Amino acid sequence: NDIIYLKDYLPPAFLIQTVNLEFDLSPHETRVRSTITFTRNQERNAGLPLELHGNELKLISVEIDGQPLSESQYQITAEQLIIPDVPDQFVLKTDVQIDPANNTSLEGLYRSNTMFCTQCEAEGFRKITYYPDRPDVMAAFTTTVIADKTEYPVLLSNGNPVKKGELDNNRHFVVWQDPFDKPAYLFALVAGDLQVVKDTFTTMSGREVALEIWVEPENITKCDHAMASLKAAMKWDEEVYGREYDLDIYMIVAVNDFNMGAMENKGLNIFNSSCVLARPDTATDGAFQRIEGVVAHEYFHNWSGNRVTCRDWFQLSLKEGFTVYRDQCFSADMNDEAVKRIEDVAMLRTAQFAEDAGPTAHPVRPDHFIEISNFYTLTIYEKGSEIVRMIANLLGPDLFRKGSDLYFERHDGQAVTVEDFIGAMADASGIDFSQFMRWYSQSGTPELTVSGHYDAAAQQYTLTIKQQTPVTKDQPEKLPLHIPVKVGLLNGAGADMPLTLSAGEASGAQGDHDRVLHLREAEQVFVFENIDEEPVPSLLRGFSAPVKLDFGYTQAQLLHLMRHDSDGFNRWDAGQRLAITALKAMVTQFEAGQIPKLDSALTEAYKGLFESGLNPAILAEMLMLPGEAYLAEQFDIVPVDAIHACRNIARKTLAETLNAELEQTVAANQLTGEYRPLAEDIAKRRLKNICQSYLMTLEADAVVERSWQQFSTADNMTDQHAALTALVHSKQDEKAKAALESFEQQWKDDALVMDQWFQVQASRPHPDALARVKALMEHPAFSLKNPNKVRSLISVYCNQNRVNFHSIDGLSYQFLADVVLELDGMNPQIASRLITPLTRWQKMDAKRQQLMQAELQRIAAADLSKDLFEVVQKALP
Ligand code: B3K
Ligand code: ZN
Repeated sequence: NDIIYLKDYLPPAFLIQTVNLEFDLSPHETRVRSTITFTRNQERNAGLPLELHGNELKLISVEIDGQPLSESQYQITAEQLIIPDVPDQFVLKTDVQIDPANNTSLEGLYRSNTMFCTQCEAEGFRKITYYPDRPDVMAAFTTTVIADKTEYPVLLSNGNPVKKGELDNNRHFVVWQDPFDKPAYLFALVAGDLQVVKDTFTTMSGREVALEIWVEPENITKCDHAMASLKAAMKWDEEVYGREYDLDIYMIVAVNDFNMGAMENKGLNIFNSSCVLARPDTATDGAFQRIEGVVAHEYFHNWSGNRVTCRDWFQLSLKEGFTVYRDQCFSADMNDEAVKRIEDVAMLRTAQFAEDAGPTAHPVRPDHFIEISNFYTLTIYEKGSEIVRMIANLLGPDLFRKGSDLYFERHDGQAVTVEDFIGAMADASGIDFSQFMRWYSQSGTPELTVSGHYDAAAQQYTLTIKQQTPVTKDQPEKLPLHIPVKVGLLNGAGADMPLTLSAGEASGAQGDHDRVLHLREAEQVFVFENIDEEPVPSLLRGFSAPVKLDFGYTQAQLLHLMRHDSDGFNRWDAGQRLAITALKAMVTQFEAGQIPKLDSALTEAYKGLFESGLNPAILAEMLMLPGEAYLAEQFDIVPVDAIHACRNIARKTLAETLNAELEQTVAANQLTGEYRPLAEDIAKRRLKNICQSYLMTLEADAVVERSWQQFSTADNMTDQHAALTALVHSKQDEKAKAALESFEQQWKDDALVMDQWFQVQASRPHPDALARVKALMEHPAFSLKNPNKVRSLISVYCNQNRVNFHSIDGLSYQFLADVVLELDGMNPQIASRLITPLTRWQKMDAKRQQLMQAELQRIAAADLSKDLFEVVQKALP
């Protein structure tokens, strides 16, 4: 398994003018005929051979300029077609046969139910035909799709349909032309018996764009929300980034078997059905919001990814980090900005920080890989987005827009690098990004240690900030980063004090209530003047940088911030810090054999929340204790059982003490009237369901009955699902069983709803969980071949049912290893993702470490895909 290095990058030896593809579709014997015009790239040496990528292709014929080649004129390896002797300009024709029906990797051309579809990013096009499958080779594609008319009445590809007609044997064809040069990873094809929902969008220059969502017939009632989201995203990108859509048609297709969320193919997005289909009775509020975000994300790629693409796959975050930042801002504008930030940061700190501390840690721009599919990670996407957010905050909105305009204008139609993006931002603003570039090359989560000193006589407040990035497995040395630390100082009344800085660099005007400190050194001092009382510092407002921060706050200071901070994110974060301190104290008691008791200060603080006039969205967030996974992050060695037990006790204590407030909030947030997936209603449902789930910890008859009533009478999936979860996760075994059976009866024909049914059971924190997961793998609705099912049952069990997954008998480790080994032969991408929890043994106790390592060794001994090999090698001790 070869390692590919960024430092070895060379421009392509040949460039392409045009590509003509003809697909003659059949499940096992699809023929792909390509006609490609090549020209030698002047940037490279004359005389280089033509080297094309190709995997699992059966070559039928190959010719150059009309002359068939004999076998002595080319070489075929497992991954390449090499033609040593070619002119400077020529037309290559190849004819290959492929077997989509046996393609279980869901990469290249494959079958999902009765349809054909494609997934080419990153390197899937080489499973379709011989081609220079790299993003810096861009070309205009014309694609002819031929198939049986009855089975595949709908034939789609990128661009515009330019010709269609009938052929012999009940076959028909459509020719699609994409006028925009694109890399092969943006190619797409779909064929099937599909129905469509149509709409239109008029762009800012007055062009009408046809919008089409194509689905299997039974899903035609589930497209409205995705369509509304698409139109909102198109409008937002015009208003916020000045970006107009370019083709006359924009299509989305929903498929059931898909490795990721969705794919931004030019003019023809292909979506995992879970990220596009929604109806109030089948999809939760969370699903509605996810669909809004993913539809927007793929649409935004049309500029940040397609019009301007990546030179090579090391630059992946150039398009993904930027596009995640864009979709996060869009969702913030459509919903509640502070809540969106809280959700995104909670995910980053729980999962990306863990990745950055684990054996697969890598920089946002990695410098080597074996299998690029392993690098579609939280680090590339979420930390990549945080980097763009830091740039946006350093520049301010106007200069950031100037920078993004310059980037799109300069590089339209090009395949570029992170330096080109930063170059545009630097040129637009005059800011020096040289130290900042380390964010792209250095892995690991920086840790800030901050201390404050008040000098009453001098009326000065001094913040001393130290930064240090712990060594990661991939990089022994770390350098100081340029970190924007947004701060405010609260006075005793809770108001922001005007800030005048006399030492240290900052942006924002003197006298403002917020300043962004520029931390560049390992240790740096910032002095504020005219401070007439000892302040409480509000640090890292809005989570201005993806770092860990330690200030040594007292409980009183945290309570002050929780009540008064003008920064919504930091109010929430102060509550989280308080809760972590309280829960850690309980863990200590638990481990000393005492009965853990929740600090009454936390209960009082939570009580105060109900009286604070917070809007329901923020109140709901603030009432949630940190999750078990985030709590685990607070320990060097994770006390997995203690965390679970103590968090449950804390929830019970809160339910007992705040019973009246919780009851009253449930009553006050019952919605009547038609379901609407609007932020305002979502917040009320969420608040009500969170309060009800606290109350369910006490298992009082009336409360259980209320969950049962909600389960049986809900007209929307959010409420039905919340009640189902409350019942299944309670100790009410009879009711749980009845609810699961009724839910299954009601929804057995709806694959996406059945995913939720699997998830609820996989996350059930009962001791029989593993046995149940194994039994559910035999359920007719389960299939190891379908990634949504694998994620719903197996990933959810291994990642969210921590207390069972880490059961000291090691049986769940063994179970995961068995599944991963079986899956690796079918779908390596899913196998290598699924194994993640086993790679995190460093944070477990000695006994569990040993059990987890033994399973990794067992996997390593097998014959593995590149994907799984790379991850397991990194994870082995
Ligand atoms: N660009 C795709 C990811 C494809 C991953 C393939 N292994 C989805 C997205 O980020 O929009
Ligand atoms: Zn993306």
